[in-house]
Amino acid sequence: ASRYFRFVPAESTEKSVAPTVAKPTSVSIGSDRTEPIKGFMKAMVRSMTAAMKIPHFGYCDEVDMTELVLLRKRLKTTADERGIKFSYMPFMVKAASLALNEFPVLNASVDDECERITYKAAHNIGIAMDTPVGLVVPNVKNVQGLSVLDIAVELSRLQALGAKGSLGTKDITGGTFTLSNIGSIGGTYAKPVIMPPEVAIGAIGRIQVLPRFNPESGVLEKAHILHVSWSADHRVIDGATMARFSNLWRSYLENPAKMILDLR
Ligand code: CAO
Repeated sequence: ASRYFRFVPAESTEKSVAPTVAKPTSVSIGSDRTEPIKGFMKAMVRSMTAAMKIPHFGYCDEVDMTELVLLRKRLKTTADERGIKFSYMPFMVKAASLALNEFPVLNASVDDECERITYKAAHNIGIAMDTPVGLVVPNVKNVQGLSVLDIAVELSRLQALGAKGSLGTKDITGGTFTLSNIGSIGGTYAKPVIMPPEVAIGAIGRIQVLPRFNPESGVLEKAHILHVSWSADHRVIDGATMARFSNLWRSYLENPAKMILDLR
């Protein structure tokens, strides 16, 4: 007997049928529509075109939000009693301001030629907002002097105005640093684009429940993990500065009690 086998196709029980050619059926596809770019989209064209002249570099990390998830749950009842919507954003904004105290170069702006850098006194933290009229970035002014609850109140005011498309010029100008919480919609990582003349921006992903080893006990536990993606202007910010800032920001969120120590 031959050592080699020949593949013999199983006998078909069906009669061979000649392949039929699919005939396109006529469906109405409507017609193309061209319209002028205006309003917030036009503003986005301007700022993003300017942004792409900036040499961006990215830095990503993960943050264990487990303690903050518990803390927010506890504080939310108090906030609800005061009629204040209390999401994670106010903590993230306050943590950014506390970290900016140590890294003022990230709360700076540069001129068009990048010949001068201005260290901004105020922490006016921009928050990318998805509104019915598109992306708008209002900012919470003077975060350095606000409590977490103050930030929640101001954020709710900006969100309510954003939803009505009636944010004022003052609300959307003068930002010094930006956070974009795309995780409220979905996603894990992003590649945020700097809002000129600012020099840094952070994009926040969705908080996910994931298995992680407890660093002390080594036991596998359920953790609430968030990923952050920073972009910075590499002409004036180096990677080590961004990493140290991110470490500090992360430490406030992972250990919210530390935030209380550094509040003024
Ligand atoms: N992971 C998991 N849950 C999140 C979350 C995240 N990263 N961010 C928000 N949530 C939760 C909130 O806690 C809230 O839940 P509760 O009802 O239990 O409190 C719910 O999602 C809705 O939050 P929200 O969106 O109303 O409020 P917020 O303060 O978290 O975020 C804002 C406000 C303005 C940042 C957000 O509404 C938004 O517009 N995000 C999109 C930003 C965007 O488009 N970025 C892209 C810019 S580049 O084009």
